[in-house]
Amino acid sequence: MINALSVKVSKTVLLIVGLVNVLILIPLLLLYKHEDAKSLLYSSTAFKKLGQHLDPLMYTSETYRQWGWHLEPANVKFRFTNPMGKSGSPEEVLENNKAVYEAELAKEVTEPKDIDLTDLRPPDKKHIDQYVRANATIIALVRNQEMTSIRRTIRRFEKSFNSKYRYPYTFINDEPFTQRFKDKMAQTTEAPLNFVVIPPELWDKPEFIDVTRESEAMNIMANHNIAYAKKASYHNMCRFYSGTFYNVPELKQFKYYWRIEPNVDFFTDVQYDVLKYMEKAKKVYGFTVNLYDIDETVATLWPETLNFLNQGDNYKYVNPNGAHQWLLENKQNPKKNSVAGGYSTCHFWSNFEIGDMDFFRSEAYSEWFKYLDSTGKFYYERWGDAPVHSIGLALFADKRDIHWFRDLGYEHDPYYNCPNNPKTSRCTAGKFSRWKHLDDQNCMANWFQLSMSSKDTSYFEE
Ligand SMILES: Nc1nc2c(ncn2[C@@H]2O[C@H](COP(=O)(O)OP(=O)(O)OP(=O)(O)O)[C@@H](O)[C@H]2O)c(=O)[nH]1
Ligand SMILES: *[C@@H]1O[C@H](CO)[C@@H](O)[C@H](O)[C@H]1NC(C)=O
Ligand SMILES: [Mg+2]
Repeated sequence: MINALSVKVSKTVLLIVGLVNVLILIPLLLLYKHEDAKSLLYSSTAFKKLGQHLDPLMYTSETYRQWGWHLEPANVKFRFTNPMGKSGSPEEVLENNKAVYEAELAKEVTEPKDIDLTDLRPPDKKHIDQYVRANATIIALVRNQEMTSIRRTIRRFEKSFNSKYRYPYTFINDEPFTQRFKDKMAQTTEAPLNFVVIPPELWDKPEFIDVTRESEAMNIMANHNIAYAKKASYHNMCRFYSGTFYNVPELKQFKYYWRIEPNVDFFTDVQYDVLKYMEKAKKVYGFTVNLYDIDETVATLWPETLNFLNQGDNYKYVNPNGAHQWLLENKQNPKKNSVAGGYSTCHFWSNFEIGDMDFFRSEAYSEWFKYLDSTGKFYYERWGDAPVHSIGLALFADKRDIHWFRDLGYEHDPYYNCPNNPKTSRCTAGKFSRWKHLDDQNCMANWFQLSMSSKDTSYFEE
């Protein structure tokens, strides 16, 4: 039993130990250059004891306090700094963020203003064959039985954009496309078409996956009503788009891709070459919609990512100007953040994406993907390609190179990006979802406030 005296004694002892440590450690701090002193402090047990009584942040690097990242070997950490000072209940934060979203989407936009678009205007129809395109292809991973719904997409996409530029399509499938499918596509567009069968090693479930563990995990997720939890091909699809599509031999000749899906809609009559915009403005990635994920499907994606970053010298891959705070946000939906181990689950909705495949082919992204793949959790959980792309981009790319195509009206049921843009029709400006109750899935305000410059200079004059 601890009596009052021993509590008093131990408090005094702690105080003395603490004081001595401070007296010894502070001069030491002056002897070492800042970085070394910091790691010294960090590893000492004395610090750990002191840390319980003093603000531990005083002893960590300035970057951690100010920007929420700390990068050194085997000691990579992040924290949400809440730069907007959001407070109140999640419901209040949500209301506030909805207002931010509505105000942002109410602004009239036309097209990006950060680069000169003169050379990006649609060529004369007669000279379309001489038009110098960006190094890019439209990609559609699709099944033969989705012929009608992908045609619907292509008709809309051609009208909005591609009939003006004729970028080639690359249709991708884990099975051979039927002649009927190929003929139908040829009837739908005048653009060049390429039909590709995915090499099995880029699509199939890796052999090391423990099928018992996989089926147990699938059952649990299915019982929790997680869509496609038990669909093996869906897991393959997510893994393929996360980390192997850019290595399909027929895609290696290209740098940029614009991904399309069956049954999506495009509402804007685009008057500039969006793919050339990516190239000229040196963007790495473009998106239209931000939303939260089903937290359970990515429960350990962020913790595993931290494991990776803490191995060897992998810390060096982190871009100090990444969109970290957007990944870490925890005010609007703290429950998701907590289930996902510190990741908000907010992501770029990848059914629309325009990206630079060389980013995904980079050492940083591919080493990270290799690690993720080795955990087997594309199968033991249901990691989606959208959160995987999003975390990779937010960590390894400069946030200024990630572009919100706010001017492009887009829908993949049930979500929209619908700008207040004179060239946009058939959608309601500012509407996020077909269903009002899904408005809480919108995390776009976090992108505006945590990752986008306050004046989005790509659309508004400074
Ligand atoms: N070839 C092929 N394509 C697939 C397979 N599974 C999914 N896809 C494609 O991968 C993309 C994403 O799949 P979707 O079924 O649309 O998944 P989702 O967008 O999460 O779900 P939905 O809300 O149902 O659209 C689409 O372009 C599909 O056509 C598959 O097993 N084989
Ligand atoms: C297009 O990009 C790919 C990938 O970076 C590259 O290998 C290829 O040489 C490029 N093609 C042209 C014509 O520049
Ligand atoms: Mg889809």
